[in-house]
Amino acid sequence: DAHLLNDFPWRVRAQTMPAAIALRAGKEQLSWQTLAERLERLCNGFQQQGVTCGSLVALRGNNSLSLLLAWLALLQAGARVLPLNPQLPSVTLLPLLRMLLPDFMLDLAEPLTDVMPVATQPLTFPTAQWLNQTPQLATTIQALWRSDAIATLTLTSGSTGLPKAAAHTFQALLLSAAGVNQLMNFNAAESWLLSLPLYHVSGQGIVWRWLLAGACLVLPVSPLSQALSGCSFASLVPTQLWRLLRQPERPAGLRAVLLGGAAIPADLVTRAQATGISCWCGYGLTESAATVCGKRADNRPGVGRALNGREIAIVDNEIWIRGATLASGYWRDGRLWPLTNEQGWFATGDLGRWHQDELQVLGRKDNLFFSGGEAVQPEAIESLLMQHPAVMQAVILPQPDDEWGARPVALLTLAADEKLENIAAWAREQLASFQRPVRWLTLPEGAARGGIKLSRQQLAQWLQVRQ
Ligand code: 4YB
Repeated sequence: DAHLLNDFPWRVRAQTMPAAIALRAGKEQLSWQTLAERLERLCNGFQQQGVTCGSLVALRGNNSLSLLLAWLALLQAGARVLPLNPQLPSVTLLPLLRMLLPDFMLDLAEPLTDVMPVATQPLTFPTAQWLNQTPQLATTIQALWRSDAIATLTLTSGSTGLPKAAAHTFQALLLSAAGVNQLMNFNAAESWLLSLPLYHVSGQGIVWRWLLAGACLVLPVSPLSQALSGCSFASLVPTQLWRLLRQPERPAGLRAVLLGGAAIPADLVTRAQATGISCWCGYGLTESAATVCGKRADNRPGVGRALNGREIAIVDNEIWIRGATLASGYWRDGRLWPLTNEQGWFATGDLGRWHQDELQVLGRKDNLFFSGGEAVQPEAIESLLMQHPAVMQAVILPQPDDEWGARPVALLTLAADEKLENIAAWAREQLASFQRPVRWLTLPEGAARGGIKLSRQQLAQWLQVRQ
C-alpha cells in the first residue's frame, strides 16, 4: 500500500518483478527493469540540465511515451511536475505561468510562439547524448523517495477565472489509487489504457493505479476502439463510451470501464454491460486526485459511497469531502494556500444528496439560474434529456429574457437519424413548464476540443452571438 513503498514505485518493481511487462506503446514493450533503467538515464539527463529536488517543471504535451517517461523521470529527479494542456490558449497560459513561475518548461507540443516568463528555463528531452551514458550515480544526487513530498500541480478546470493548481503529495496520489484498485480489483495481471490526458486527474489516476498495482499500462493508438482491444481496463467519460458502443464491434480484451467526469446515464451503463463490458461509476475532482466515490454500476442513479480514506458530508445540499487523498493546497506565488476549512473539509461546489445509501450528484451550485422565480438546475434537465436513446450529449444554458430573467436553451448531440423537433416534443411531456427549453440547437462540432469536458463558459459565448 501507499505508505509501504520505500522507493519510487518503478524502482521497487524493477527489484521485485524485473521481467514483467510494465508498459506497451504500439509495438514497443518495456519491462519494469528496462523502464527503471530508462528513467534513471532520463533523470540524469534532466539533472544535468539543472533540475534538482524541489524544482517546479512545467510539462506541456498530449499523451505520448515521451511525455510519460519525462514525467516519471522528473519526479525521480525530485521535481514537482506541472502538466499543461497544449490546447490552453496563451491568454490563459501566460498569466498562469506568471502566477506559478515554474523553474523549467519541457515543451513536447507545438512550440509556443509567445515569450515565456524570464524565470522559466527551457528544458530539452534528454537525447542519445545523455541516454548512451551510464548514469553517474556518484556525480548526481538521487532524489530520495519521500511519500510526503509534493509530486504534481494539477490545474483545475474552474468555470470562471484562472485555473488553480492543486498540489498533491505522492502519498495522496497513491492512496487515491489504492481505493480504486480495491474497488475494481485491479491487480498485476491486468492492463489499463491511458485513455485520458495526463494533464487531467483522470489520466493521472490511471498512472498511479498502474504503478501501485505493478500492472501494465497501455498507451493508446488511434482509433480509440482499436486501442481498447489490447487492454482489460479503461477510464472513459460518458461521451467516449457512447461513441464506442456505436461502433459495430466490441473491443476484444476490454472487460472493465471506470466512468466519471460527468453525470453517467443509466441507459449508457445498461447498454455497455449488455455487450460484456462491466462498468464502474466514479465521482471525483482535481482537488481529490480523481475518484472519491465509486461503485459497480447498477441501474440506480447514485455514484456509490466514499472509497477507503475519503469522507463525504452534505452541508446545505453541497458535497463536502475530507481525507488523505485531498490536495495539500493550491500553489500560487511560491507557496501553498489551504483549500479546506478548519475541520479539513473541502467544499466542492457540487450539489448532492444521500439516496438509498449512495451519493447522488445533482449538479454544480454555480450552474443554477432562476426563470420567472423558479430555480432551474441545468443538470436536472440534461439528465432527463439524456434518457432519450438518441441523445448522446445535452447541455442546458440560460438565455437572458426580459420577462422571465432567463430561460433554458438546449444544446444537443443527437444520433444521426434523429431530429431536434422530435426530442423537443418528447421532452415537453416530461418537464415542468419553467424547465422547458425555449430553443433547441445542435452542439457545435468539437465543443470538447482538447479537454475532456465541455466548457459551459465557451458554449455560453457561442450562444450569445446566435441570439
Ligand atoms: C460529476 C461526476 C459524476 C465528476 N456525476 N458530475 O478516475 C476517475 O475518477 C475518472 C474516470 C473516468 C473519467 C473521469 C474520471 C475523473 O477522474 C473525473 C474527475 C474530474 O472530472 N475532475 S474535474 O476537476 O475536472 O471536474 C470535477 C467535476 O466534474 C465535479 O465537481 C462534478 O461537477 C463533475 N463530475 N464526476 C456528475 N459522476
